[in-house]
Amino acid sequence: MKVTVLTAFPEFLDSFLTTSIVGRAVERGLIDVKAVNLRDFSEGNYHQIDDYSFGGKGGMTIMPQVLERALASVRTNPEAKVLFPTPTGAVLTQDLVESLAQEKELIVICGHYEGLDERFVRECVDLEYSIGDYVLTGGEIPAMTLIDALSRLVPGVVGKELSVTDDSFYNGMLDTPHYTRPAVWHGQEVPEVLTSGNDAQIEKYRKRTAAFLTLSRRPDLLSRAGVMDYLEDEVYLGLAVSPHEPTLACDLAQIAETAQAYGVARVIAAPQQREDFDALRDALSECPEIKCVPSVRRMTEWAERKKHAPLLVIAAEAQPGIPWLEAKRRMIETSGPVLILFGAQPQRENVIAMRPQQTTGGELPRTALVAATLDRFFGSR
Ligand code: 6GU
Repeated sequence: MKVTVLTAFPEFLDSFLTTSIVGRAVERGLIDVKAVNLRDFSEGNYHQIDDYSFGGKGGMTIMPQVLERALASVRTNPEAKVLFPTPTGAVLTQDLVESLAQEKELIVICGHYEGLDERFVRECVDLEYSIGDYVLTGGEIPAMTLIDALSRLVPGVVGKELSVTDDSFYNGMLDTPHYTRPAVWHGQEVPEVLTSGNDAQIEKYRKRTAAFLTLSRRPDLLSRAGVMDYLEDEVYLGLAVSPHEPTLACDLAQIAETAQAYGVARVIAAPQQREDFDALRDALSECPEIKCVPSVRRMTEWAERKKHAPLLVIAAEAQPGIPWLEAKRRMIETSGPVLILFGAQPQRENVIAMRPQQTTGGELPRTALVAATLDRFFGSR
């Protein structure tokens, strides 16, 4: 990947491009980053690159013809994406970084003072981005921010000991806290499990602390996070159905496949009417992956007995009910298995009534409703 930064202060990037992980990546040729001086494309004897803003209060704006010359000079690829860091841009997220990492060439044009002439922005800039809701004096730090985030996605830049899959925002979750020696500092001990040597328990602890940290600090991230790996226990999908529906076996086979794709541990079906149990078993004789029980009550009993832990039931088609995002939070908080139930709303403890998906043109078919629901909980981004 090639990144060119057009700036009036190229020396601003010197130590960034020669130090630490980014410096090593540049040195090894894993990324090609250059800072080019906008003043090399200035106007007249005074080497002017900016001028007073029309209608402004004395602020300066970089002139479009300077920018045009600079851009023409550094662009080697007509496909290169031109970026302008500005507080009025779209917020730079890990998603946006990942999408920019697909590009072969980026050109980042740093404004100072009041920015770039808007006509140039309109004509030549592909993306305006901001690094957060505060105002900086120029685009150099946002340019370095982007390059830093991009570089660590380039294979080989970050060693495998710093696995990208453990990072914040992977799966849409924050990272877990980290500890090192000494094991006791100022009377504070390192969480015991981390020194236990039990890899499975350590992984579980890290996932759970990441989930709780995200829940408390950045609940806004949860809507896009895939939470399956972050739960305390297994997830089951329950369906209360009528065996007289002609497409039942086919629907349920599809649902079982969908559930498996999202990591659901087991799909369980029960008849809406208890006397239909035999008919349901017959209908599902070709679907051994679906567990068949006589009633919703037996379904919840089975899940509880299997895990010996309190079961959280999410009744997915309840009216009235809480929004799905609230149910997702409760799912993370619970300390036992979860049953997501369609077609019934049992009267028992620990049942969350969840509103169905809002649609504008009528109801979703059951297979689609299940897929959409599972995706909101277990699909990431
Ligand atoms: Cl991209 N530029 C400037 N000047 N200030 C900012 C910013 C960018 N993002 C947040 N504040």
